[in-house]
Amino acid sequence: MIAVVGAGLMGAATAWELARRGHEVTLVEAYGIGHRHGSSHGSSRIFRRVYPDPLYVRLTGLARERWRELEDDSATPLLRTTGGLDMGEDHDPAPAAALLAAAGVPHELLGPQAAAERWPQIRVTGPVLYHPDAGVVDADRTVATCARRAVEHGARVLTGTRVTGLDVPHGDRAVLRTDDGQELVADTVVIAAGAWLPELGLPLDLPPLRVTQQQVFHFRQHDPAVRWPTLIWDGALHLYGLPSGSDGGPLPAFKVAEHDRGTPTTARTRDGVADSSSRTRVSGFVRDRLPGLDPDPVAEATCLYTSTPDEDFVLDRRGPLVVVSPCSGHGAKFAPLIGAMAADLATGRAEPHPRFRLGRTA
Ligand code: PYC
Repeated sequence: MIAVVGAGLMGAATAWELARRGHEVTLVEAYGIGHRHGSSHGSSRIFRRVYPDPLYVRLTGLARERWRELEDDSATPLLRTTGGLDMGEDHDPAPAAALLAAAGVPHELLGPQAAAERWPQIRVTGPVLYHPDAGVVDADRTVATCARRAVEHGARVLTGTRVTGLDVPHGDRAVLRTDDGQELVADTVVIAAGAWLPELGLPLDLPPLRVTQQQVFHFRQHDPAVRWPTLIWDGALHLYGLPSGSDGGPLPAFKVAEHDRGTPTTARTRDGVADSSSRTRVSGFVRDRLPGLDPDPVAEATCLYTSTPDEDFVLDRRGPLVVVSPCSGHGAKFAPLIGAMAADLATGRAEPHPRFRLGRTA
């Protein structure tokens, strides 16, 4: 039996992948499917192919194929393509465009005037990189879909079941103890606990992990008919934006958030209250740069990032334990691919990627 701890995006995707390959799987989740105590809740996560690193550009292409497989398996739309813009103050998009070109990813470089004509809802003052593959993933729907399809492929899901101990008594199999008194003996345990990973206190050579509470804000569109691309803004502020989905309320809205400047916290002690200074900065940005939006947010939420010093993922194996995630705030777009990579590690089908190893130094 393979146990998967944590039914966030990565754990649910891993359970789905293992179950559809025919493995006996038990997915153990401390809360319920779709809970809001981690990094996987909400109706929108950015999907994009622009990275300053060829490894991740290649992985985005593999992830896109995996999203389509998950959609086919579940008959559920999960990744909506909108196109995406990368722009900013003194931002030179040429190096990123060169990496997309090298990987065969369709894209366009536009001057400010051409971009302003095409996206009048955005105040553009510099060059813009557009790529049509970018889009929005519905995170809540993805978690629910993976859990549902995992069960339909034969997995067992234990919700409201917290792991209280994890031992490897003989070096091969693992024993999981839970708060309701169960002892589960597993050939392999995939630990996909995200920000809860440090709380498990496992003797693993994890890189130093930084858990931060992040906040996102949703702004109503002045014109509900306008179609918005995703947005990365690189300047004095580091922001991202994307169509909100249902989290923005009944009318079309756009989510904007700071990618950096999260508040250090822990999964157990975070307060779930959006930082008002971030709200002020993000609203100010919307007022200055996104004239197609009302700059007073209509909704807001917090979630957690679990970041490594190099912002590479952790995806590695120690004996019967596989660690998947932390994803440093950019993992959601890869969820079904990370699920497949974790399933490969759990079943001995692949070696860990050198960049994603435990025990690495920054
Ligand atoms: O996943 O690429 C990403 C991302 C950018 C900003 C926040 N997340």
